[in-house]
Amino acid sequence: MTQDKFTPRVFSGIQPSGGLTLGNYLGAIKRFVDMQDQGGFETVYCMVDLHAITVWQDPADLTRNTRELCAGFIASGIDPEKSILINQSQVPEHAQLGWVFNCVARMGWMGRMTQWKDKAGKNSENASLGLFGYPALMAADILIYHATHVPVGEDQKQHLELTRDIAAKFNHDYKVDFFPLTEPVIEGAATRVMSLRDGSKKMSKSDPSDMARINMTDDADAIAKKIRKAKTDPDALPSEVKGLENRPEARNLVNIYAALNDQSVDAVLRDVGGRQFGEFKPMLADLAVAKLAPISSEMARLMGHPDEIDRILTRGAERARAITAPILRKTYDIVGMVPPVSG
Ligand code: AQP
Repeated sequence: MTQDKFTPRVFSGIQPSGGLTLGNYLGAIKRFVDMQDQGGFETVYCMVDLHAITVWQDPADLTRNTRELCAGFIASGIDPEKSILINQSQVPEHAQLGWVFNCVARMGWMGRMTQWKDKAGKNSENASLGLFGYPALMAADILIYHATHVPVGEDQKQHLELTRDIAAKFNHDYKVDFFPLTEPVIEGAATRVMSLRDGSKKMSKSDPSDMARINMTDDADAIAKKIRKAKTDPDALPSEVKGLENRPEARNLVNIYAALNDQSVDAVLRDVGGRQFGEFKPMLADLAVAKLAPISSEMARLMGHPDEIDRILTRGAERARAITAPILRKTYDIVGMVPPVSG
């Protein structure tokens, strides 16, 4: 497989399944902006609404959350001229390639996905078929662009490995060198932002406790209160990373500080080592408010112009389809599907 024959292209997505969290921002969106701005890649960022409906979504909430997510991308620094910004359902080739991949992926592979096990839980008989097939559609989202790199949080690592397995099996079964083996990009201090109430659980949009997460739309008072009440231990902060071992809540707050301030964890600990949480939490709250307040006020402004957001998504879909339609047609040709004739 020659990876260098593929255009360097980044794809990543977020589900409009609720309000954006600090976890989504630090683990994903902030790094989407970095990859857009560093140059050397085409960048495609997606609101994966088809994935969101694998669990129940109120239709009006889904519409609002999709626009709010688009506003969050733009307010965080995604430029719709530099990057292609889309919602998944407007680019039908995602679902069409997803079907082909449903026929490539194996039931056993899907059944081993930890996200499936976590989300379906003990009630898997009642989970949707879409939730089970989620990783095959995710592979299609990525490979319909021949994307070479996917920035994600650590929780998505297993799905990215499965994407490579699907690409490799397709290439092998059809004796082609057609889909790239995409590289996950899991980097930085905040690849796994944890709940503020429980350092062993991921910060998540769907956590029943609002105190467990910082929402990108929280105001300064809410951010400060949530950080003040965040679970910690009674010890002072260490001066070295080793001192954070077995202190998940302390490690989480230091990681958040480092990621927000674009510093390494070592550098943060050099500054704050020896301080008590009573001193560190207000520092973190001030930093979080300074970084997040401009984003949330810009999101609110953009949400006042839904028509503008819809135009950006429509234009994004047109640009996306210039890439996805030929890749889908070529896929169908490889599989042996008779093409339409013109005239
Ligand atoms: N806590 C997190 N830390 C770091 N990265 C995170 N991501 C999500 N939570 C964290 C990253 O955000 C991207 C989009 O995730 P998603 O919304 O599509 O799905 P998710 O991972 O299931 O996010 P949530 O918030 O937990 O949503 P719900 O509650 O609806 O399931 C991914 O790159 C993910 O790694």
